[in-house]
Amino acid sequence: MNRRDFLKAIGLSAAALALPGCAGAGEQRSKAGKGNKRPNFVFFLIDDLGWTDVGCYGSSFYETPNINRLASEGMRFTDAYAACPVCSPTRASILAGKYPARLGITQWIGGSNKPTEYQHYMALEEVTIAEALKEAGYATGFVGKWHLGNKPYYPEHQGFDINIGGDYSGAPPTYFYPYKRRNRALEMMPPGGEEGEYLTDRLTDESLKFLEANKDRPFLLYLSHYAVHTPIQSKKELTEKYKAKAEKLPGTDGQKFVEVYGRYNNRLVQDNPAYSGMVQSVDESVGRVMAKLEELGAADNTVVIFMSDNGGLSTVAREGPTSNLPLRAGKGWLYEGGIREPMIIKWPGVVKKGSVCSEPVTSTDFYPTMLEMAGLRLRPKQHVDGVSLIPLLTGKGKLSRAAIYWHYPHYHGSGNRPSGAIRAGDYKLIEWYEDKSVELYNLKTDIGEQHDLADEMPEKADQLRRMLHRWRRQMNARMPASEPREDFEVWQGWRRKQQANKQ
Ligand SMILES: [Ca+2]
Repeated sequence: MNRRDFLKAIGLSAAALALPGCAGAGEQRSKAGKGNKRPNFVFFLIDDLGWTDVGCYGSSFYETPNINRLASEGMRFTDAYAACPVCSPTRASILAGKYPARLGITQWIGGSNKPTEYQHYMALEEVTIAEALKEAGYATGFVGKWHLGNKPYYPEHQGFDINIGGDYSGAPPTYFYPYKRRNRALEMMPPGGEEGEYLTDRLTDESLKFLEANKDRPFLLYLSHYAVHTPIQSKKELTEKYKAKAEKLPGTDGQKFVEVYGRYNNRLVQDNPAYSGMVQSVDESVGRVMAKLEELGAADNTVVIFMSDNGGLSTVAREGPTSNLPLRAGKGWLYEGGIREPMIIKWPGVVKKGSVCSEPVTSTDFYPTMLEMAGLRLRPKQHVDGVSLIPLLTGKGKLSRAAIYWHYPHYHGSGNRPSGAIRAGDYKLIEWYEDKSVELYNLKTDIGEQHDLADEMPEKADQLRRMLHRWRRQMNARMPASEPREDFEVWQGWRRKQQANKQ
């Protein structure tokens, strides 16, 4: 079965997934927009969750009834992006409203400084969205993964009243209590817990406590799950459930992967039992938080945001746990599989239920959007790279932004090489920093980025390349300092080794 036939067989196509405009947006502002009471915010940030890892984004294997329901009560964005294909930079972009290139955080913290130096923390000078809301009287709770620097830069120093589980690391030692392995433990976990306890459930329990404790004042709950990042571990009963489900999947003629570059692939189908269980636990978390908001009578005055920090993990030296098809590649790459995200915003009384928006948006946009939702003054110097999404959410207009940009001057274990990208309208250009070559795609007709138009449309490619270069100068973006070729050789050597091992 070739790729096109396969996509057809599972019913996924660009046309089916990308709907024009913001269909159905624009309920009249009612209770949430009027009155004196500021809206609460619940921000779900999922780690490494891919664009098609959710039912309402096309997954037919993972089960996400609660996230699907959230989408049916809010607006689902088809073309939402993370500002970077790895963790820390996107996390910083959300909290600071700035591009990772401007912040100098271009790599996951703890990763290699070669060939490009980067900042290993989010500076305290940044006035985060949490600080802005806290100043306005919000209770601010951080629960889960931080990954934005060492102790002096923890959430409690960046505007959050409490920090549960957020530390330097980008992954838990294990998802099971007591969250310790070898010499490493998850810092900042409060006492308590019992044998068999699962991290996603525990973080949800802690979140519910925060909601209970702060129900009488405006609050921001930033629930930043470690899931579904490695280690790929789920509760035994869920792994068993999906193992049985995977066995019932139709065969794929022995083909397991769709090739990207040689051995770097997307799995042909989503079928990893433990990963599926992790997704289900995240979905249950969303369901439990929504139920608690209802129980507390806060649901009608709470904005719920759902987002992921980079694409699904699909291309690694060994099998990746998920598939981002029909998108190309995954975490670590600037192809759509690495940066396009499931994103949902529920804003009761304002956003029309079940609406869908295909305008390109990115993770720097939350900051000004949330300030405006809260009726607070904008801070344009802080969220300088964000655009308020209010016109889309209210259905009253479009954004006037010319383009969205990426800068990832690093190698990644997925096989990615230092690169940058720009999306303007339907077109996207990727530039490879080693040899300055470019690839151009029309995402409207080619969501899988299979047909490079750079030679067919040289003027378009030149125009986007010039915009990308101008933007990099504006950002004062760091470019590879060491001779890139050197790292490329390292990478090539590693790749050759992998191939030799395979034979
Ligand atoms: Ca991540």
